[in-house]
Amino acid sequence: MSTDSTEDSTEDSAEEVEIDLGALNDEDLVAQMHDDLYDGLGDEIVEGTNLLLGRGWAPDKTLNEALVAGMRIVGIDFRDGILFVPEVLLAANAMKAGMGILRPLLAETGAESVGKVVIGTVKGDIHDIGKNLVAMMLEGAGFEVIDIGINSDVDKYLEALEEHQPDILGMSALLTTTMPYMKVVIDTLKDKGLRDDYIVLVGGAPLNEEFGTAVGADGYCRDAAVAAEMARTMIDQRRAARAS
Ligand code: B1M
Repeated sequence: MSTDSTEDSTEDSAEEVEIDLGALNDEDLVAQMHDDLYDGLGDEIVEGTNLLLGRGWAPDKTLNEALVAGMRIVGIDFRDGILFVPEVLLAANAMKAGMGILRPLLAETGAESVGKVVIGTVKGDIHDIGKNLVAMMLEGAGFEVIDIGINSDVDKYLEALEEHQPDILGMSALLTTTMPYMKVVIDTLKDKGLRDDYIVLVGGAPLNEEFGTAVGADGYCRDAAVAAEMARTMIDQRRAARAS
């Protein structure tokens, strides 16, 4: 153990140094915001977002370069087991704080979202921590997310699909007794001739790839980072296929 109190106090004060975000140039400010997102610092994200907007940055540029790019780093480290659920929830909440400022501005400028997702936990199941995390990561990746909540029966999914016309339907289940309900929803979509209108992604701790295929989903997402990546890739593929 070090007995050098000068060294200790220098280390302490170095840790406590407050960064004046306003004094940073744009590039350094964006890099600092990536760090602040990573550390889940909502107040700093709000301040940084306001600073960039005040410097004339467009809301979509601010969203993509400062927030979405920062959340991508969080997603990668979550996927690689460097960050865990509590840290990712903090980062996602910081992202939400920034989004709170940008959302109304983006709506005014008509900036296009990457895509739209309706997501909910299936009937009989009230677990929502994972689903909420997925919704936040999707928002972080630039998606518009309509979260229909927990205990969602097939009618609730159908109503939301009709009302919001999303690109993607996401379903979550945490119980072995509720996961088969995903097939009920997908089969109903098939019966109504609606199945091909949506990319269907499923997730939840008891699921696996095989189950996703068996119920007729387009993809099984192991975690929230995979969900955001898969959503983006599948939308790009579908748009490219439709354009050709
Ligand atoms: Co519940 N519960 N629970 N529970 N609970 C489990 C799931 C269980 C495994 C615990 C256990 O026994 N070891 C067990 C299920 C056993 C089984 O089915 N084989 C269980 C049980 C039995 C129950 C009750 C029946 C208990 C009882 O009342 N006797 C009851 C059921 C109530 C109901 O739903 N009808 C119940 C209740 C509860 C609480 C209310 C107390 C609470 C939920 C609080 C809430 O969600 N608001 C709770 C909790 C917290 C858990 C555990 C401990 C943690 C779940 C969680 O939040 N994980 C869980 C044990 C466990 O999983 N270790 C357990 C963290 C979360 C981030 O991970 O949800 O897997 P996860 O989400 C991940 C991925 O799966 C994926 O991405 C997420 C983020 O990376 N993902 C998706 C999830 N959804 C996705 C959707 C997508 C894509 C990816 O769409 C595109």
